[in-house]
Amino acid sequence: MLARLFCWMLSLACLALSPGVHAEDGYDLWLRYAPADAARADVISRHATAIVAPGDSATLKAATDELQRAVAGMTGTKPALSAAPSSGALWLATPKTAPSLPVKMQALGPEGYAIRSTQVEGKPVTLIAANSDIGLLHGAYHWLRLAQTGANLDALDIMSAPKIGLRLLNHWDNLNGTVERGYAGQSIWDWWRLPDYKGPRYTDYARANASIGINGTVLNNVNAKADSLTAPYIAKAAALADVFRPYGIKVYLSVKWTAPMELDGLKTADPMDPAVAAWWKAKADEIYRAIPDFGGFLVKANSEGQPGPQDYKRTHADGANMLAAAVKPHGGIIMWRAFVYAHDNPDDRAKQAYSDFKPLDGQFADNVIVQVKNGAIDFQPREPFHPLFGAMPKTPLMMEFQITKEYLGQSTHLTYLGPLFQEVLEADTYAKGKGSTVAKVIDGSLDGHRLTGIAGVANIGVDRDWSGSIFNQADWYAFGRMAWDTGLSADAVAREWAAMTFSPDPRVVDPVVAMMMGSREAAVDYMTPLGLAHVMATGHHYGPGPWISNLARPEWNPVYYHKADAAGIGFDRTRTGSDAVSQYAPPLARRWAKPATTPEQDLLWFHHLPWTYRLKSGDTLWDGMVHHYDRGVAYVADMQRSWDSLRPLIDAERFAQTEAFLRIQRREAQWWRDASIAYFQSVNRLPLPAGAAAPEHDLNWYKALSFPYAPGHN
Ligand code: BDP
Repeated sequence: MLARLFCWMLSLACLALSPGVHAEDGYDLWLRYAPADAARADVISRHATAIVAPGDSATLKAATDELQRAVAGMTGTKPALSAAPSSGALWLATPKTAPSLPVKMQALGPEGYAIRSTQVEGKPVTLIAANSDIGLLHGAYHWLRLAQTGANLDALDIMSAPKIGLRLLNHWDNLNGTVERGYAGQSIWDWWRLPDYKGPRYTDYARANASIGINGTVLNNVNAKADSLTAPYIAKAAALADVFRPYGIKVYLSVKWTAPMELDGLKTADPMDPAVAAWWKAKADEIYRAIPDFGGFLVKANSEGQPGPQDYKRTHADGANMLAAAVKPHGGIIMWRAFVYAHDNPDDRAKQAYSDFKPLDGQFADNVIVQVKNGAIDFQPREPFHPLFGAMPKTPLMMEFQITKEYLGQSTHLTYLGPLFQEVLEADTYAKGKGSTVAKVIDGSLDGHRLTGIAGVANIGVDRDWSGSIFNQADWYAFGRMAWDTGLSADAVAREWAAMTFSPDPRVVDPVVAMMMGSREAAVDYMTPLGLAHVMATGHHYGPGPWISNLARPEWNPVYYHKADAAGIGFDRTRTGSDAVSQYAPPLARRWAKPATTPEQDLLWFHHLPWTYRLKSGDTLWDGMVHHYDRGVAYVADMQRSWDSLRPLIDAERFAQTEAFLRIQRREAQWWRDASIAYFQSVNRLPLPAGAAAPEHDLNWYKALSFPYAPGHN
């Protein structure tokens, strides 16, 4: 024991002295494996005296390397690999090498695992059992999560299998290295130096994703360039696939509909043209020769100016099915996005995807899954769930969340997305009566689908901290964890993340989790209270622009969404308006048809109401709006105070980043509040409620602000 302590202190001293070792800058994410205190280190050591693995595949090597590195980091002693379980060992086993495991293996499926404290020949061991090496890797990460978060490591009896099959990141990364809506620097894919140079970041990316159960990644932007389907780019994608394969992560590509025309001079991209179908088949064959486990294609078609099958008077199903036939022989899938709205369609934008897709239910091939954004507009701070969930029982639907916070303060605002994910997953569609949650739609259980998926638009870039801020890492983490287990609470996930990212010390975890849990609601309050949406300024979507009315397409203008005038505010989506409520199941349509039965958080999403409308609080709508703005700003000030009190417990660099970002957020929350109030007051001419401060500047001052070089533009 003493000797071990000495070695450990020595290694820490060496670490501190060795050049090139950096302070905590966030690169290590939630996989820091920081030294535990002596008592905890002893507990971890006793449960990891040695590691037994059923072979030496690349995946098992990844698992045992991670366990060794982690235990060494936390305790100072690296456990040895051994051939047979000894007392205190971590014993990784599959039915192939250990036929009579005391676990119901079938329930684990291909990716799941069990972790059990048991005995082998009278010796206590921790068994990690799975049907595949990938399952063991996931199990190893789970055990490491327990070790890092201070959990009891005795008497473990855990079984875990993912509820959703495809758990993917969508990178909106361009071939020139920029990232659409990316706020963490350039793309992590160094296309120029691929395939020859595969930097260490790719492996760390795979480790991080495997640790939270992500099993696929779409490498390029949905606004795709045809070039990513040329031979050199296929080779580059194949190089990445080789790095990710041991971690159970498949690669996918976004494709441009007109690629056959752009790359090989075909005269048309009509999906019914045999030459077009033959081109895609040959292209798929070529990709699968380079990447035998290639996942498939993601398609944005007939959306925001992208070409698609409707250009040839064909449907989305015609297009999807043609591509599906090309990848089918290889086991590939097509993820067809439902994010569509057309410039020549005067109907409420929130209704258009449903109108296009609902009639196609039952027409898609069995290897097509339709990818639907969580809400009907576009990743707003809050939207009711998308009406397509529950409305296409014959079609597998996958969820698209946006991890990168295009509309939630991007990299500098602390707005933890766990509560947003949870709110959407728990939302009840009533498609088959009460309890038909969105989670049950996408996990396939509601309608009996086997093809299931969930995607998150990645917030990853080349910044040292990967995500543009330490706290944005939590959104990546939460996405993966909740994709694996849609029943996890945002609070529980935040706890794990905070413990691993900062320290398991409750003096850190409790206040950090408290900050995180209210932070998204605070952003709703200072940006878009009471169901408002899409009032962000043009292009960058960063700051407020509720006055904007000059953009080419009506539905790009904030005034289209809030419809404020002297008499009132809000978008009437009831029968007297666009009737979007009728796209929801009858119990919801009825509830949302009347202001009194509509939850106030969605009030102005569904109703146009007079400024004098009475809220449940007794406030008028206008006074209530102002109070929401103020509450949002006050929450950020509270976060600043909480964070300041943590200074002694957080390393300097990560403390300073968050401190600075909270200062920015405080200033900008005020900007949001003041600009919004100045504008709406110019419309309604009403006084502010008692005690509310006047905006710092007049409306013209806010209108004059411009940010041509804000990051993430498309
Ligand atoms: C919006 C983004 C735009 C994307 C589009 C999409 O502003 O950059 O291209 O969604 O999802 O959120 O296709």
